[in-house]
Amino acid sequence: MQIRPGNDDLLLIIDVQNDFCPGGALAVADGDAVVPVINRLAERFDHVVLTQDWHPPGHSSFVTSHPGASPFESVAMPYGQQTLWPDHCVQGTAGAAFHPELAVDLAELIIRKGFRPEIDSYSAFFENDRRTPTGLAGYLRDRGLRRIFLAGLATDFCVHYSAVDARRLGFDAVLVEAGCRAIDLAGSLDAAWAGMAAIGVQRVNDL
Ligand code: VGL
Ligand code: ZN
Repeated sequence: MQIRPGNDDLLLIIDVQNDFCPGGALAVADGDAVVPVINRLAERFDHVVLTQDWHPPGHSSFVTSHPGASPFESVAMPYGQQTLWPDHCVQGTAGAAFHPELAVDLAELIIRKGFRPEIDSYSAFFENDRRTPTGLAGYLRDRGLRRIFLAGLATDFCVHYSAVDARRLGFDAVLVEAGCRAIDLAGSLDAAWAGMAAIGVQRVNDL
């Protein structure tokens, strides 16, 4: 498939932060490999938005907030099942900063998510209750942006949830695989691909 970004299109770059790159607290294998790909893509878009995972210390998704629990275990929260993660992307820390080579200056908006202590937020559009909005949908509608190209970290969590919610909200969504890397926890990547295909997320290797 050949897709050319138009001036109504948006590149949505998910969580390209130090903690998701090699050496970080929740490192995604080869996570930093997305940076040159994304920088090249971003040059070709008129509109670029970044998300930044941005948790307060002691966030409820952190394994250290659940005595006796193990990392990557799933627990019941009032809003549904939640995976417990190694503490990561704590507000103001080096781990929460964007990868130093990411072309941050090309972005017109940075959406921070996961800042409420009691709820996690994978998606750029909603918290993990899948109802509390971040405001991104309103921003995109006000600006007349309808087609969202997605890249970043991690394919099977924040990119996946953002792509599915984009479709739920009526946007077109195109995932650029070369600009993504996955965590792949107990089949999460296969499940993510199936879920995204079922709701009409398009998948391209590169642009
Ligand atoms: C993410 C787990 C926890 C992600 C963020 O960016 O995919 N995954 N927080
Ligand atoms: Zn997080």
